[in-house]
Amino acid sequence: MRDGQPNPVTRLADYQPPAFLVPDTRLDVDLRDGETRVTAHLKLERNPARADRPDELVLDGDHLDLRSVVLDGRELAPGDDYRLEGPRLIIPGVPEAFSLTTEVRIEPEKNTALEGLYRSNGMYCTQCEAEGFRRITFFPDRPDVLSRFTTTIHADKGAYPLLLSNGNPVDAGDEADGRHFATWEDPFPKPCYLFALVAGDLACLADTFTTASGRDVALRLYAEHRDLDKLDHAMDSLKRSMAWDEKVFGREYDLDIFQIVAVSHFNMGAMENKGLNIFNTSCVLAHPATTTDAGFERVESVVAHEYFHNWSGNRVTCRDWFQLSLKEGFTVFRDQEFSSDMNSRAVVRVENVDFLVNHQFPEDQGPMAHPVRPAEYQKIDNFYTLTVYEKGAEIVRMQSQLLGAEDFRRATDLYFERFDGQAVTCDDFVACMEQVSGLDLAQFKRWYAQAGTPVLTVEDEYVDGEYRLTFEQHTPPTPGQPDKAPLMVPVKLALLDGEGRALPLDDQGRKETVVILREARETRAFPVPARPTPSLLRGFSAPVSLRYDFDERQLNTLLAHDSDGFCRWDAAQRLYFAALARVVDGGETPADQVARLTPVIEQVIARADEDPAQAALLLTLPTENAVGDRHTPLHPQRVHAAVSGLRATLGEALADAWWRLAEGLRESDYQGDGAAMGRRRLRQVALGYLAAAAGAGQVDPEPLVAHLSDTLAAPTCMTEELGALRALVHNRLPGHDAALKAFGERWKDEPLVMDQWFGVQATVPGADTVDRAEALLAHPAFEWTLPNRVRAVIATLVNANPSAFHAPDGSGYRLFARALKKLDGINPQIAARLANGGARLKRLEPGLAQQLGDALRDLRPGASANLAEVLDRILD
Ligand code: 0A1
Ligand code: ZN
Repeated sequence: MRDGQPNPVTRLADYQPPAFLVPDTRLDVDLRDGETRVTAHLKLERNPARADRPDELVLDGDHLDLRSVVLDGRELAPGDDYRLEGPRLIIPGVPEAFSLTTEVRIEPEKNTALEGLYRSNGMYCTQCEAEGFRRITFFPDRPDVLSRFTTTIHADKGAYPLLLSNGNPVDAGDEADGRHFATWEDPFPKPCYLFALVAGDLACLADTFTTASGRDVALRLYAEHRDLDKLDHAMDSLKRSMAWDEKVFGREYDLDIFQIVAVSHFNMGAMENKGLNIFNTSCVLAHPATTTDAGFERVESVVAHEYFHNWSGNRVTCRDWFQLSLKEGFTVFRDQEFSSDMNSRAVVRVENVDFLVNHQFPEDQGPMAHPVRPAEYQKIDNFYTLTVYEKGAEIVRMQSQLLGAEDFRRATDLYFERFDGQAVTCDDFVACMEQVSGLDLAQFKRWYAQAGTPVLTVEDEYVDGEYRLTFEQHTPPTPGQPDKAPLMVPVKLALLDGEGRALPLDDQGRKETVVILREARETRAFPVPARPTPSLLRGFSAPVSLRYDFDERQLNTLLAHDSDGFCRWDAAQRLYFAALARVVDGGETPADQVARLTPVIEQVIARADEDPAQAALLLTLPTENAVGDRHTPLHPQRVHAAVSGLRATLGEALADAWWRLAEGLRESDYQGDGAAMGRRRLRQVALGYLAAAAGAGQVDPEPLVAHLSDTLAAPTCMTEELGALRALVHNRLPGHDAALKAFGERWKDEPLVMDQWFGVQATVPGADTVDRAEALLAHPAFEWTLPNRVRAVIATLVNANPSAFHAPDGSGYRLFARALKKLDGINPQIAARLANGGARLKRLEPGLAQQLGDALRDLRPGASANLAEVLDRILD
């Protein structure tokens, strides 16, 4: 708690190398209910890189009960020989090199913050990134102190037969009183944020992977016994990731064993601890009966992401937390490329762009906007953001495009070779790109330093056989950054003729080019026979907001003919946004849009067979948040009426076509391949339109209810089952309550399915869902200490149900504030992350803004440092 004091700020400009290095760390962890003891034997030495030679050793600690400190074999006396200053241990007058042994007691059983060592469903596990290791023992808890770890764990053998840590197992045996121990040795020096430990009684799925150089690696996936049948997809994803990283990036795995442990209580998705990844169950367990197709895709990409960190993050790590995107942006790029190679590249690209544009852009345009490499933070936990991850990945992607595939590979090889075993910066990464390619990326690096979404405005004219495109870039001010300099913006483009064919752009007949912008305003000319339709920002070649005044004919041309998947999708989105804008502020009705949209939609449906997943994306209306972000001030109820009204109206107008899709794509048996997933996705979109029309009373609900009830009675998989439930419940169709009840009963013992059950209810559109959410919070299966459950109810209500969250009477805001307060006392990271849901405050119409501001202001006194940082940004 901050006691009214402002949080201390950490600044990149103040970076100093560590005063002491820790070449060797031996940990002895004695796990006992209520009295866990951690003994750390550290070898320390002065860091020659620190010229000012501080003679005080400062070690980080948090929630530690210090029992003894022994330096070079001599027990130190508190007060005289060392002191505790706040959470830190300070030992003055230390020698050049010495050994230090500390013993602390900790209480994992009481740790609901889920940082450091904690318990989840009867097992012990850890989460040390970013600064959790200091809750286990005193240590220089910063990523640029790399140490060789040997870890011995002692525990009761009956309750915790499995004892795991990083590296390779080197010793194990029984001890007195039914206890046992295991020792693990990690030969690779690592920062303490990559430390992990697990003790529990878990089931194991084992396999092996033979690396390119012929070494056998043991693969072990652990979960609770009842979940053993849900590990196959993760294992398969892991093996494919290992092979892919060898092939595409030349990266081979380095230890004899790679392990993943599934835990129910986890703040994030997963964690790349060296050789011992720890995963949120939601990102590793998958079974067709309990997991949707989206869930399967998520498991594949998160398993890959964490595995890829073994090189991008672990072998080469970050010098300081400002460089977080060095590992995260690069690793997201790598996992996106992996998913693209495993699935349809065009579909994955649109999914990634959709996510960026609809989630990261709002972050970059709101009070939390920060550069990919932030200059300062209060709590680093608050900077595990979409900007650092997703925009960071786009920055790596632009570099890969600027260099081309071959040079990019040479540059990453150089990066891994040059910096192996080191903690480095984003500049070091870019320097490798420059060295290999000879490009000057000095201006490009502004992408790391400048916050905000650049707006790229394009104007065109056709004069004397020449088509001229004028590009103007402008990055709006963001908190602390009023003025921005022009960025280097690669704009991939093509020009389409009246029939939608790409025109040759130069003498060599190339039909696509990349214009690299460097100035605030630039013009390029292309000699083409007639005024074309520009296909701009192909593949979403830069993370900018593109403004070009497309007319409807041009959008129809792009949607019908463009070979670029992103541009087709973007054209569809622009048509929908335009229609919705005419309803939200133009005084038109959803019915007025039908004549313009139905031919377009019919055309997409007619070609749906070519790629059902892509068709599903093209047929999906923008979310209410996306529409709301284009209207100032924000009137969430108006936006809701427009989007839901348009969906119902299109559902009615095209009912026959939706029925044909829904019936034609209905499967009799489950198939798990990508093509089947694409078909299910399209079927769900069709059912969504029909259900909206039925819910609005615009078509007879009876046949649809019968169809959905059939599906629920004998679903082929969870995608189908949950899709049917959602269609009934969100549209309040006859029988929705009974269906919910039956689903809840059927899946009451499957926590991840119950998360979905809670989530479906929390996203029922309409202000009355706030009351429903209150009831869900009182449900016996709701747990405040279980982040997945908290997210299922509260985060989905706040972030994915605008018509409820922004209930006109302010009840959604009051629930939000109460939940934040309660969570902040349990798990400040989760509270702070959830608080971001208030970031649209300043965009709201005044009445709502006042109510949300009042609710949040009350939370400021006594908020944790995590929550305070977010609240201050939102409210100031
Ligand atoms: N490095 C992990 C994400 C992660 C970050 C922080 C955590 O606790 C605060 C946990 C996990 C990743 O990128 O997957
Ligand atoms: Zn990561």
